[in-house]
Amino acid sequence: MLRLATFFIHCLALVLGHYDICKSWVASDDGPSWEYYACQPKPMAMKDYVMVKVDPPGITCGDPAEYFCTHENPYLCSDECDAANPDLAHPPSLMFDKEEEGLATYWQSVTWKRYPEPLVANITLSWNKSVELTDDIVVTFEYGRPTVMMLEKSLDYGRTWHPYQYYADDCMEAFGMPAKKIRDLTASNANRVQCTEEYSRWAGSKKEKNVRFDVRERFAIFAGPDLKKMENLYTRMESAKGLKDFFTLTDLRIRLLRPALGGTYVQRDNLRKYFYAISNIEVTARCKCNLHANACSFRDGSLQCECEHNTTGQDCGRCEKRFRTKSWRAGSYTPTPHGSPNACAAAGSALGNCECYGHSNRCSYIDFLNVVTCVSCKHNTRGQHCQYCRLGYYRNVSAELDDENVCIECNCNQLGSLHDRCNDTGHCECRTGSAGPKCDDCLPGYHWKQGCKPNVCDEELLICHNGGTCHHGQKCICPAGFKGALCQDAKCDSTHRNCDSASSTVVSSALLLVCTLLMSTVDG
Ligand SMILES: *[C@@H]1O[C@H](CO)[C@@H](O)[C@H](O)[C@H]1NC(C)=O
Ligand SMILES: *[C@@H]1O[C@H](CO)[C@@H](O)[C@H](O)[C@H]1NC(C)=O
Ligand SMILES: *[C@@H]1O[C@H](CO)[C@@H](O)[C@H](O)[C@H]1NC(C)=O
Ligand SMILES: *[C@@H]1O[C@H](CO)[C@@H](O)[C@H](O)[C@H]1NC(C)=O
Ligand SMILES: *[C@@H]1O[C@H](CO)[C@@H](O)[C@H](O)[C@H]1NC(C)=O
Ligand SMILES: [Ca+2]
Repeated sequence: MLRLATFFIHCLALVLGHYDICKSWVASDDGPSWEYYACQPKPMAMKDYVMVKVDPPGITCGDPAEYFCTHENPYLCSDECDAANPDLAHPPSLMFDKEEEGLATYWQSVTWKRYPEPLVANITLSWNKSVELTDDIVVTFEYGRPTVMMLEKSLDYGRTWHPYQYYADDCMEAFGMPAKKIRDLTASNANRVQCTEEYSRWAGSKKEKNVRFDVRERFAIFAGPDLKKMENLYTRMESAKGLKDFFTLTDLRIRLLRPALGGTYVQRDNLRKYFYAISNIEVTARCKCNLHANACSFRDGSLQCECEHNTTGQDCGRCEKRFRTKSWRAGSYTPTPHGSPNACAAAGSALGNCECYGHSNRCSYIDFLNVVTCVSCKHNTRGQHCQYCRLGYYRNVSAELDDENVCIECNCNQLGSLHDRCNDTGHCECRTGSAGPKCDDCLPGYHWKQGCKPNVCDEELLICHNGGTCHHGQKCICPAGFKGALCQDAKCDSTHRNCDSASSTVVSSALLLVCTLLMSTVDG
């Protein structure tokens, strides 16, 4: 009996793989307590949660109703597609339904009536959740596989797309790429995007229906032919980030570029046998939960990780509010077999109540002060708990203390301010004459010239005389014959003999005297 139970547990472990529990209640010398492990959800049939979009509009057959035939029976064009008749309709939903044994239900495109214009269609699958492939993607075609198609994926909910795999009966002709076989891939290039001819050649439409994106063969490069050594794969994924991301996606797009031809060329007199028909799209994957959850549920129309380790978010990508003593980290597959949970820690749980608001991962004990303090506060913070902003920064009052952007640079104008520190509202301390929060404005009576300088002239008190004009407060531009800061002085040279009759109102009598003396010397 015990043996059977052990056997059963062993089987269960094999089926579920490692990392299927997040925590366990364990006994220790200090009494029982929780032990935490890296964990991930089980793989699921992703077609049950998919949103599908087929482009261009009107590519699905049946509106209007049309007849088609098959490559096996090319002259018996009596099959009908009619969107208005449920028995004869082929909507996109039939790519994801559960089929009764032997009865294929499928989405079907219009026929290639517009030849030689290409017959192209995009089938976009969206999950609104990052998922990690755990098995091959298998697309099942009825009436023959496309001769040219490609697979694309998005990691950012459909904003950007990347090629995933190219498929053609002749890769060089279709994509200008050499044909490659999946089994030629090695550990160093397992995430290479390639073109394969393995799934596009004509072999009879009943015999070869599937087009694959090989996941298992890629896994096998690391985990061995039977995928018995999954820990090798996981360890590898830990060190090679590109490898893990290669199997991660939020959306998939099947781009159908040329249908099955059933021969080497297109028969123009019978275009009703050329079309696409897909009966099933199998995508097996697990929710990406950053190794912080072993369950994923469908809520409010989207998949969500059931986060543990005091993490939160759709992918458990953040620490919960009260648990931000340390920066968030993904769980790790190493060390095997349980990995590291890298759980988020509550305030007060780490090292003698030393909270660092997520700005530091280290605390140190200062002996002579008998305090524990955060070490190397990041994000421009400082203080025992990284609770203050460094000099030259001020606190963003609308941000939480554990926000990475809680400290904002003062950004004081170097020429206008006394130093590059500011007060709690970001106001800098200004030099005489400068103003504004950053001291980059001038007070009235001052003008900017590498800092704020007092005005030489203006329109009110320091008026330019004798018809001079004030230039940006910096200087009077004097008419010919006058000089001085305010054009108050007549020029006393041979061409300007009006020195003594100067109309200036502000004329220093001493200057006048000197001038007169000079004049008389010249005259005499
Ligand atoms: C299919 O998607 C690609 C981009 O992934 C786009 O360039 C192309 O125009 C789309 N084709 C159709 C028919 O919508
Ligand atoms: C996608 O998921 C997010 C997070 O669960 C949700 O807020 C959003 O409404 C979802 N979008 C769609 C189109 O379902
Ligand atoms: C998460 O927080 C709870 C209290 O809400 C605590 O009991 C539990 O031990 C924490 N888990 C981890 C992994 O730190
Ligand atoms: C302050 O923080 C809030 C909330 O995080 C943010 O929206 C705002 O942009 C920040 N202000 C500045 C000046 O960075
Ligand atoms: C910061 O300085 C400005 C300008 O001097 C002042 O108006 C403001 O009240 C100061 N704020 C604080 C919190 O001291
Ligand atoms: Ca089906």
